[in-house]
Amino acid sequence: MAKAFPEGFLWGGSTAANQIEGAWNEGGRGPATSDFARLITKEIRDTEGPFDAHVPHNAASKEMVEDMKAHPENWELPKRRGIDFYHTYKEDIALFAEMGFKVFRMSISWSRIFPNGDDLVPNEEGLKFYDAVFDELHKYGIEPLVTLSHFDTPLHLAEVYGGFASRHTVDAFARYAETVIRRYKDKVKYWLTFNEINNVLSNPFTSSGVILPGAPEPNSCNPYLEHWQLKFQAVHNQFVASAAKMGNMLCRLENYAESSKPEDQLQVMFEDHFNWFFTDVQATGEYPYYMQRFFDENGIKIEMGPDDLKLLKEGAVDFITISYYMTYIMRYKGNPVPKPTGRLLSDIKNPHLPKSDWGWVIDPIGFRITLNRIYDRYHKPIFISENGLGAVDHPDAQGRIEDDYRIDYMRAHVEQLREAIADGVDVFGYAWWGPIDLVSSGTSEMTKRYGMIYVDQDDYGHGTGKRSKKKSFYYYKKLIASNGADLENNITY
Ligand code: BGP
Repeated sequence: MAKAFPEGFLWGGSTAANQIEGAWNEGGRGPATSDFARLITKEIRDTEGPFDAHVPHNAASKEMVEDMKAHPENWELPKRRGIDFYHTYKEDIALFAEMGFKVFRMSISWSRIFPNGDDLVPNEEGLKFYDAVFDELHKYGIEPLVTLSHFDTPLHLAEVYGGFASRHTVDAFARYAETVIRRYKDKVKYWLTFNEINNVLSNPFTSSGVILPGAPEPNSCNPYLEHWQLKFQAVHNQFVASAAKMGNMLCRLENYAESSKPEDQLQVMFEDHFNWFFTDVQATGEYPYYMQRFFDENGIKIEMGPDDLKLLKEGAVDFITISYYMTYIMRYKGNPVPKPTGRLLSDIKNPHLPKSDWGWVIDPIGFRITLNRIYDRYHKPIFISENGLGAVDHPDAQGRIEDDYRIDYMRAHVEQLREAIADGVDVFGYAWWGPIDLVSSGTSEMTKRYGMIYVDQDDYGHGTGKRSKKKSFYYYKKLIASNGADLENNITY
C-alpha cells in the first residue's frame, strides 16, 4: 500500500447553494442571478452553437431576465429547483458521513440571508436554515468550508447597481459577510469569498451580477467578451470585498504550448498572466506589474478608493483554494498582449489526452504540475475545493450504477495529488466536486452527473428525487478510510 496522506487531511465533497438547494422562493429567499440560468441541453448546444462550459452563462442581458420574469413558462430554469437539498439536507449529509467525509464545501445563498442583497436586517429564517445545516454536519464531525458567493448574486443588486461593477455592492457584501461570519463563528472555521473569481471574464452575470449592455449575440461561443473596463472594475471591487483573512478561490487554468516554438510559449505566458492575476492580487495584496500594459492598451482604468491598496495588502489570503478540471493548449496569437479567450474549452484539443462526455480533457499529471506551480509561486497551504468528472450515468435494471470511469478519474487524480504532496507541496484537503448529482453550473443540466450519490431527477425536474449509491460511493469511502493509501479499485458492488 502506498504512503498515506498527511494526518488530518480533509477529504470530502463540494457543492454550491444554487446547484443543490432549490426552494428558490421559500423561507424568505429573494431571487438571485442563478435563478435566471437557463437549461442548455445537448440539443440546444448542437443547434445554437458550440457552447463552452459556463459560456455563455445562460442569461446575461436585461431583455432575457425581463422575459424570464414575465414568461417563466417559456424557460427551463433548473437552478430554481436544484436537487431540493433545502428539504433533504439531513438525508444527504448522512450519506456524506457514511462515506467518511471530514469536510463539506458548500455555499450560502446570499439572497436567503438578505433577499435584496442590500437589506439592513437579515432574514432570520435563512440564517436558521444554515444553523441547522452546520449543526447536522458537526453531528458527524464534518467541518463545513463555506463560500460566501458562488455564482448567485442577489438579482436586485444586479438589476439596480450592476452587481460588483458598483461599490454599493461591496458595502452590501461586507454587511452580508459580517452577518454570517459573526453568526456562525462557532460553527465555521474555513471561509472562501468568491467562487472562481476569475470567471468574471467569461461569466460576469452569475458570478458578479454584472449585466452587460446590449443583448448577447446568438450563435456566438462567447458573446460576453469585451467590456473589459466593466469586468476589471467589478473584479477590483470583489478584491476589496474579499480583503479579509480567509481563502480565495481560483479556477486554475494550466496551459501547455502547442509546440516548442517560443511564440507558443509566449502565448502560454500571456494566458497564464490572466489566470495568475487574480490569485497574485489576493495572495500578495498587490496588483502585478504585467497587467499594466494590458490595462493601458485597452483603456482600462480601475477606480480605486483611497484605502483600497492598503486593504488588499492587509487582507492577503491565508490559504489558496483552487478548482482543477483540465489543461489547455496555447497557440501564438500575436503581440501586443492579446486579450484572454475567456473560454473554458480551448479550440485546440490535446491529442494525447482523453476527453469527458462534455469535451473536457482528462489530465491528472496536469494536476500535479499545477499544484507545484501554485505552491512555488505563493508558498501558502492549498485546498482543492473542486475536482471531478461530469459524465452520463446509465443505471442498470436494478438501478445500480457501475461508474468505473468516475473511479478511474478519481484514482488518477488522487495519485497525482499524492505525488505533489511527496514533491513537498502543502495541500490540506481535497473536495470532490458534486459528491451528489447536482444541477450543472455551466449548462444547468442534471444529465451531467458528478456524484457518487445518484439523484433520480432529469433535466426537466422529472423523477422521484430518490438518492442511491453508485459504485464510486464505496470506492471513495474506502479511499477516505485508508487516508488515501488504498486506491485499488477492487470494490464488489
Ligand atoms: C466550477 C464551478 C462549479 C461546478 C464545476 C463544474 O467552475 O465552480 O459550480 O459546477 O465548475 O462545472 P459544470 O457544472 O458546468 O460541469
